[in-house]
Amino acid sequence: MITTQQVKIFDEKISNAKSIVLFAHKNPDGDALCSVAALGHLIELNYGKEVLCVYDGNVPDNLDNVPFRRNMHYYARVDDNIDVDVAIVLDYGIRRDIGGPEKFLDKAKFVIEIDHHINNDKVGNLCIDDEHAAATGEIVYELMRAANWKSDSNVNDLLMFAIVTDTGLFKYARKGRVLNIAADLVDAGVNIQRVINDLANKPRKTIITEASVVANTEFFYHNKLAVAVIDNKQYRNLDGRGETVLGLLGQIHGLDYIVLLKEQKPNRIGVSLRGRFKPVEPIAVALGGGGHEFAAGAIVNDTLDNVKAHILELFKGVIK
Ligand SMILES: [Mn+2]
Repeated sequence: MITTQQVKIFDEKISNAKSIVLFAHKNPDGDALCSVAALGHLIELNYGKEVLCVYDGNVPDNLDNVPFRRNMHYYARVDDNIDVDVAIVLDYGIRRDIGGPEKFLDKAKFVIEIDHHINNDKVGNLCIDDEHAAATGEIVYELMRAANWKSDSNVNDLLMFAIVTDTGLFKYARKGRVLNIAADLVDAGVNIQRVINDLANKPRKTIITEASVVANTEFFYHNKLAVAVIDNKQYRNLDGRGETVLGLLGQIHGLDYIVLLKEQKPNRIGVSLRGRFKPVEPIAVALGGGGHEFAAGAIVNDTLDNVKAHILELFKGVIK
């Protein structure tokens, strides 16, 4: 629930700001990138101000055609000396996941955060957070409504991209609210089929790589745990998080947990954890990461073998 007080502070800070920078977590997904683009455009539409949207890492190819993709700037190409009156950080999770744009956070006179991750170490002076929101895009929509802003078809499309991404095509909608918002967006003219089709638009090498990763998956603890590995060579063909791997393994009868290890660099392993109605967030926290109850992750600086052994050990205490 967004309070009148939160809207008032947001309005006051944006009205008085000369320089506004927006960003989300590194290697943005559809929710991160589209929430940034949507809020950035809403500020332009409703305050008549230019904003700067930045990112770190890679933007997946399937987000190439979302509105305002070309207005997203790689953080390192932005002048280090710019003033930042207000930084808005969306969908970031934990501070460490912000990556390069953290420098804009550090120099900002005021920080607004808008997020749906579980996080006890917040970075915002104003926090518009909701752990029960299925997507950060959902919170941006509610802010838009609470503030009585005007929207347009680009913003509506972006919010649908965000929601469709983080609900896994509505599968993870655990409250009706996000579906009500999706319904409102459809009534406002968003075409869900086109949005989903745009997102299912990956390079051939990505799908081939993800399929071969699935074929080499190992299973543990009476086939309740799947561990799939993307080595560094395969990682270069990957686009985004490896959702196809998680999606295929998640269809296996009797499987409770999925671990996807991505060797981003030697000794730098991205860990994606999924639980089929089983919590995985505590395991992510034990690895120094976090996320949501049934979908979480971490980045661990160690070898692939060590990380895998550590995770198998952690699951030993969980799987009965
Ligand atoms: Mn998100």
